[in-house]
Amino acid sequence: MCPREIVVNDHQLDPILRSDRLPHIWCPGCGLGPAMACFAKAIQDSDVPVDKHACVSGIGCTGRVAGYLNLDSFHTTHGRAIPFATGLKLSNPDLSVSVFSGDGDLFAIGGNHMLHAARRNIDITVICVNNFNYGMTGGQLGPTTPFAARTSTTPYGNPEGPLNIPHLVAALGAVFVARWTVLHVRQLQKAIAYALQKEGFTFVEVLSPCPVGFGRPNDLGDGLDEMMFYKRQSVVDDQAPLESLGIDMSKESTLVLGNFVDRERPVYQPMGTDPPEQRIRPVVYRPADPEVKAREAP
Ligand SMILES: Cc1ncc(C[n+]2csc(CCOP(=O)(O)OP(=O)(O)O)c2C)c(N)n1
Ligand code: SF4
Ligand SMILES: [Mg+2]
Repeated sequence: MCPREIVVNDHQLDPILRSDRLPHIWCPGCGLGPAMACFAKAIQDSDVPVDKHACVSGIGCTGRVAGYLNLDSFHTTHGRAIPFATGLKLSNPDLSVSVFSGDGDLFAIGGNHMLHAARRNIDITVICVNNFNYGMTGGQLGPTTPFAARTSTTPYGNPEGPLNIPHLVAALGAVFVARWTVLHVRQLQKAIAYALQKEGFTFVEVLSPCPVGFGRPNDLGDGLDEMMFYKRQSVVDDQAPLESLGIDMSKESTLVLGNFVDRERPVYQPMGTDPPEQRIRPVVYRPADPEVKAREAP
């Protein structure tokens, strides 16, 4: 053996990864590895024991994360991670429940669930990996694809404007909203750790390279080139106006990062802790004919 070669038998994340599922399916240069590592580290460092964490993913390259984590983790159907996580949390409030999924899963097919979970202030953490496209299915246009960007379904440029995710999620009522990139691993890990321990609907957007689906068609190069782009073009500004957080990804554009929202709102509670039969109020059917007595539901 070369004297300078170091053999690493153990890695600090080993206990939290299902090593029998590795190697992972992700392409070289994909940002999902560092994104998952930040999440795994935040879980390891949290005050809640690992067996009290549950992670739910939808479908997509990002959705694979649930399968690689050695937690109670669930790889659910496309767009349905949030309702699944909501049920899990409401039926077992002692669990720390997080959703880890992609921009398409959470904001296209799953957009409706995002809307109502944030509005209700369900006590879950949502981590959205935004790689600006549907990576898994061949690089199609999604709701975060920047205007004029090329994808496999918009080879002449995207004619639609993208969602400004932090602005939207803040308007829906999330109590913590952050955005970091997979280059900013310390800040990302801290933001996830903070989101996990804060009560209410907490949200972290993670900008991440998808060199296959988005980077190359848009002349951003491979994964490392996109990381250099993040390094060059990022500005950290927690106080930035939310409406200014749109992303364009053109060469000279700025990516504004930070922990933008941190506030308190009442957390969603199911109605009381009484037995179900005592919680149901009788429904009164009002008859059209006032002579006929109103009757109570059985
Ligand atoms: C009901 C349904 N519609 C469509 C699909 C196909 N599909 C699988 S993953 C995906 C998009 C995933 O995009 P995103 O959430 O951004 O994840 P990424 O692969 O980019 O990480 C789609 C449309 C599906 N699996 N189920
Ligand atoms: S297609 Fe994109 S998101 Fe999916 S594994 Fe490859 S680089 Fe990552
Ligand atoms: Mg995506």
